[in-house]
Amino acid sequence: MSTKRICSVCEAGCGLIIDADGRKVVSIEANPDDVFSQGHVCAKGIALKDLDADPDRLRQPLLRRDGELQPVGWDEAFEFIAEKLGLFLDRSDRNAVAVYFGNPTAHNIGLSMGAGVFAGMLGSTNIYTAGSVDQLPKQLASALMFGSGMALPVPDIARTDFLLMLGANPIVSNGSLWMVPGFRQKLRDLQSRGGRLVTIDPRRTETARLADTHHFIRPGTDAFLLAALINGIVQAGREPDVSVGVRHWQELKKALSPVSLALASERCGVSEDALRALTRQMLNAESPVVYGRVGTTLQQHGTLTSFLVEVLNMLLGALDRPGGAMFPEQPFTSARSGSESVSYNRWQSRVSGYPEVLGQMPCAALAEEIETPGEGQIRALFCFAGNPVVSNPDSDRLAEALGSLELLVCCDIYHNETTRLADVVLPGSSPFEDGHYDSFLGSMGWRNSARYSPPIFEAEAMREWDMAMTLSCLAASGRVPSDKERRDFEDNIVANAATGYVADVSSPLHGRDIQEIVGSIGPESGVERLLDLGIRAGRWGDQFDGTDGLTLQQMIETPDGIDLGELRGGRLAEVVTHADGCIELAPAVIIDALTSLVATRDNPGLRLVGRRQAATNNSWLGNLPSLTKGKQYCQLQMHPEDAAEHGVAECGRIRLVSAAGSIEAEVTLTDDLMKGCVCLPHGFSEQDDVAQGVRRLGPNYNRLAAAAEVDRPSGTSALNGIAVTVERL
Ligand SMILES: Nc1nc2c(c(=O)[nH]1)N[C@H]1C(S)=C(S)[C@@H](COP(=O)(O)OP(=O)(O)OC[C@H]3O[C@@H](n4cnc5c(=O)[nH]c(N)nc54)[C@H](O)[C@@H]3O)O[C@H]1N2
Ligand SMILES: Nc1nc2c(c(=O)[nH]1)N[C@H]1C(S)=C(S)[C@@H](COP(=O)(O)OP(=O)(O)OC[C@H]3O[C@@H](n4cnc5c(=O)[nH]c(N)nc54)[C@H](O)[C@@H]3O)O[C@H]1N2
Ligand code: SF4
Ligand SMILES: [Mo]
Repeated sequence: MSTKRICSVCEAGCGLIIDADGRKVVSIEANPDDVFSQGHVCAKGIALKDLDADPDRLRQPLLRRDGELQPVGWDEAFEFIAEKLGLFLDRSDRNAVAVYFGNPTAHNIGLSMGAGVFAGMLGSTNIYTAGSVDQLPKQLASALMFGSGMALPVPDIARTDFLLMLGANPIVSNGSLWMVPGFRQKLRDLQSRGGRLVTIDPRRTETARLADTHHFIRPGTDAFLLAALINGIVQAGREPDVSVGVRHWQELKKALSPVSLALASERCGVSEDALRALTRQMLNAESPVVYGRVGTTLQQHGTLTSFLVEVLNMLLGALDRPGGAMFPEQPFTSARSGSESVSYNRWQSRVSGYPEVLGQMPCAALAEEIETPGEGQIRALFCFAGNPVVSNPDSDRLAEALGSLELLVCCDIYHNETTRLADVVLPGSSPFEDGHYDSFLGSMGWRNSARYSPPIFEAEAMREWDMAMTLSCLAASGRVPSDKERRDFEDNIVANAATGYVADVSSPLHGRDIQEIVGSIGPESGVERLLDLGIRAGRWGDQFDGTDGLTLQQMIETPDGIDLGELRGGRLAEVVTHADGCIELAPAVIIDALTSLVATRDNPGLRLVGRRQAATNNSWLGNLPSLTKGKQYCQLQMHPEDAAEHGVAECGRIRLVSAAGSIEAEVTLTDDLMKGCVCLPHGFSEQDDVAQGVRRLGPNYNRLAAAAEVDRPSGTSALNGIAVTVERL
């Protein structure tokens, strides 16, 4: 049996062809006919065959008894959770129960929507996501500027003639906040039509090697570089060039003016001549575009840097125009609630006073919020598809804090450094046992398309949507629901969602009959009901009125996907959700961030930055032999001159020391790294008692990250640019 489906591992969303014999996957290859990925695939997608068959993959709930996690049935696991959770709900201290959403929830629609419902039922303000060790600064910048944290433009790679890329390595990562499968080929096409790529990174990355120009940059100084480029473009007479109104441009211009070319060059380590040349190239390009990713968000000035990326796009006339930074569209649409005010700083964390950002608290606050007594102290945590002990800062302290909880429930497909501390582990399903639709990333595609994959196999365990519905019912009532109660609960969720569209004045379903809509939804159960509803209410949807618009069923019948065309410009009026329809250019947060940027002192000494590698995905997949093939993956890269200064030789072992801790690592020398920087991948750990057959043993990068080192506006951890010293062993 051969089935086509979308890979759910990373943001590229590649189309795969899965050959199976009964329940056994025999082979996986690229789907050349997929309208979106056009035949791209990487080793991780192919390795899903091993993941599916992996005996180490969790298939049964585990419950801690006599100090050890032991297999139990689902009923027993849920009963245990109900009993423990009931205690917290009785105490009516809702914030005592926290939720952590890991990265794969963004690629798992049942989990993202289901666990979202669960978090809503808890009513806790202690909601944490991997976003605050990733992209949250970019979302906050968009929220401040456009009014929505989901207004995230992507480069129109098919039409641009000049791409400036900061802190991203899509040749290895396959793109981020940008679904761009086959970046290598798209770059070739760009260059063969005379276009150029310029990269800015402390490391000459795999992407930088294919670029026309690469500049090394001192970690954390991109805001200086961007401010200098903006000032240069303003001096050339450019003004904001967009189809909607802008407010406070003069204020922003004034706040940027202290960043002279000389200051920027001194701080970021890019020569004044190079900055001038870059400014000229962008001014001369027909359709330039600027893009920044992890290196620009997971650093000290993440929000400001992300904000300035879009200011630059706007001045270049690139925002919302073909060849520039465009807002993709996806078939699924959420209903808009009446109040569209930016969700920021509505409450603060108890200990460090971090502001709420888009409904979240930052991971940097998690350990201290568990450790510190008083009302609102976190005593229980539900962790969905995450591994905070490895992915969050100050790992040792966080592990200790998590170990002290009265209740830790993890939902994962594997054992990891976090599940080993859990009281209950609920298994997720194999990716082939669940449906797939990119609801979060769908609006960041290089091209618009409609694709959905139904499950290939029956779930051995339980579909994560069903698990999350049971947990949600349980959080609502304090006890394990009967099958009927669970079904009624799910029906209610669907009816509420339909009510949302009917109440939304901007929805084509506005004012329609709710029962009629609910009765016409295609699938009979599961998260697919919400999906069908959102697709049919969307721009391409059939609007439940018998016309021939899009439905989930049509997507099921078109496994190669439906191409919805190139990105559409002129969308700002729709994208900007500030009440006056204007783009905000000088929010107080950004002006303050600029002031403190200019006041920062340059701190000499070694800086640690991260890198991603083709065969792993954050802290998982490292256990699949077909990917790792016994290679050494976790080496510290060092510049030969820095190594000589510290008396370190190739393959020598060193101790790396920061304000937060120390780790030991093996060194490899390369001048692909800027002098003054060292580079280590994340996702490894020294713990050899988890992930049976683990091949990702290595120093845990985040043991060096102090929790307090954050991008202050968003609370996002500054995991790049950590000040370190080196001791030879
Ligand atoms: N130093 C440093 N730290 C970093 C980063 C960095 O660049 N440098 N990057 C950061 C970034 S960008 C991110 S996104 C975070 C990630 O941080 P996390 O999301 O906390 O961690 P992951 O390592 O992605 O772990 C994901 C877990 O989900 C499980 N999983 C996979 N698929 C499924 C599924 O379908 N269902 C369930 N239930 N579980 C599943 C995996 O087995 C794994 O244990 O790490 C961040 N940490
Ligand atoms: N193979 C593989 N693919 C992945 C992942 C993975 O773990 N493995 N993870 C997935 C996830 S969750 C994400 S979020 C994406 C991330 O996707 P990308 O952002 O493309 O990936 P990174 O390789 O982390 O690129 C970050 C770059 O920023 C640079 N950098 C560090 N500090 C600075 C700085 O201050 N300024 C500048 N300009 N650059 C800096 C680093 O040297 C690095 O090259 O990748 C996804 N894809
Ligand atoms: S690039 Fe990402 S989506 Fe494509 S096959 Fe690899 S892991 Fe899967
Ligand atoms: Mo990420």
